[in-house]
Amino acid sequence: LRELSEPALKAYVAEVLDRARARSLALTGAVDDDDLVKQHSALMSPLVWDLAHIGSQEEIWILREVGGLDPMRPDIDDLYDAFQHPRATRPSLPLLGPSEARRYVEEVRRRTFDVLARTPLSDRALTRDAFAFGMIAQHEQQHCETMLATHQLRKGDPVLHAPAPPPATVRDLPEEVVVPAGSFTMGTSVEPWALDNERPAHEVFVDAFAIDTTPVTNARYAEFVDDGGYADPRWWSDAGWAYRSEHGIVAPRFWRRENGRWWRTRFGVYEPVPGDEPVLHVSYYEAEAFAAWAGRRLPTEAEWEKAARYDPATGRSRRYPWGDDDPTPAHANLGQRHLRPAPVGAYPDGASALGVHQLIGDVWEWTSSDFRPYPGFTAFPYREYSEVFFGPDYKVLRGGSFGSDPVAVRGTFRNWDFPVRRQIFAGFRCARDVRYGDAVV
Ligand code: AVJ
Ligand code: FE
Repeated sequence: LRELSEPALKAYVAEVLDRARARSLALTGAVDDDDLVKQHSALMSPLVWDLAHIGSQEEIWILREVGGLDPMRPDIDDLYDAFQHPRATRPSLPLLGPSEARRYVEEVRRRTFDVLARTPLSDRALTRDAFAFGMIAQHEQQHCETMLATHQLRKGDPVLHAPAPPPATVRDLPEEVVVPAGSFTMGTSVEPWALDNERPAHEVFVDAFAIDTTPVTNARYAEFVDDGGYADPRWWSDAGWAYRSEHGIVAPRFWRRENGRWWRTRFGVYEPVPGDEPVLHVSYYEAEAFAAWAGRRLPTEAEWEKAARYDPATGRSRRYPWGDDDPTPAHANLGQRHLRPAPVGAYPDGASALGVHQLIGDVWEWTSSDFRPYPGFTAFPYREYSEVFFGPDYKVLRGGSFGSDPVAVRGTFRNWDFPVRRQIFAGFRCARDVRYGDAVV
C-alpha cells in the first residue's frame, strides 16, 4: 500500500470495499426475509442486524469522520451500537427491516464512494483517512465471517455452495518443527492497515519450543474423544471441566456419532467428519484438554507469531508466513472461496520460513495467551475496538479461517474470544517446551 500511487490506492480501496459488499449481499441474499430477521442462536445477531450495523459503522467512520457529513439516520445509531445491546436482545429491537436495511447500506456506500473520490489519500493520510477505509473494509469482512457462523448454526436446507478446497499435495510432513531460542520482532509499526492491537513492533525473547507442522486433524482429535478424553478430568482445567460438565459436552460442536463413526452437519449438509481436515468448532477448553491428553500444550501467541513470521536466514519478521506478498489462492484457504478447511498438506506454498504449514487460513488457532496490549499500545481510532477487551477474560486466536477475507488477516492479526466459544471457525495446533539436550528429530 505504501508504494501505491494515489489513484492506485483508491482503486485498491474500491476493490476491497466491493469485495466485502459482494460477500455481505451473498450471505444475506441466500435466505428469505423471515430467516434474515430471526435469531438462529442466542450467540448471534439476526443477519439483518449485521447488515445494517455494517452500514452504520461505515456511516460513522467514513461519511461523518472522513467526509464531514451530517448523520443520515441519527435515530438508528444506538440500535447498531454493539455495546448498547447484547446479541441476545437484538431481535426485540425496532431494527430496520430487510429492504430498509438494504436501501440504507446501499445509500451509505454510494456516499462512501463520493467521499473516496474527493478525499486526498496522501502519504500523511495513509495513517488516518486511508486507514479508515481499510478499517471499514476489514470490519465488513469480520461481520461476513460472523454471518457465515450464523449460517452454520441455521437449521434447514443448504443455501451456500462453494467448490471443494485443494487436496493435500504434501504427505509425510514432520510432526513438529523445532524453533531455537532467541528474540524476534512481534507486531508491527509499519503495516498500514494493521489495527491498534497489532501495534507497535517490539522485540520478544522466546525460549526454544516445538510446534506442530499442521493444525490438529479431526482424525487425531477423534482419538482423544474415543479414548474417553471428555470424561477424564485429568486433561481438563478446572474451568474447562466445569464448562464441559455444565453443558454436557462430549465432542466438538456439530459432531454426532452414528453407526460407529463421526458425522457432522456443515452448512446444512450431513457428512462424515473428514479425518484429514483440521478440527473445527472446539472451544479453548477442549483444545487445552486435547493438548494435555497428547502430552503437549497450546502455543503462546508469541510462539505462534514467531513460527509464522520469523525468517532465520535474515532475522526479520515477514508480513505472512510465505513472505511479504499479499495472499493468493496458492498460499492459503481464505475468503470463503471454499466453505471448509482444506486437508493438512494442501498449501505447501504457504509454509513459513521455519517450515510450519497452514498458519494462515483454514481454521483460527487458539493460543494459550490472554488478550493483552503490547508495550506501547495506543487505542486507535476508538477504545471500543480492542482496549475494552484486554484482560484475562479473552484468549487470543491467530491466523484466520476459510471464512476470513485476506484483507482482514495478517501475520500480526490478533483475534480474541471467550474460552467457551465454539461456534467460531476455530481449531488449534499444539506445542511443547524444548530443553537443551532434548533430541531434535
Ligand atoms: C475481532 C472478531 C473479536 O467480531 O467481535 C466487529 C471484530 N469489532 N465489530 C468481533 C469486530 C467490531 C470482533 N473480533
Ligand atoms: Fe462490528
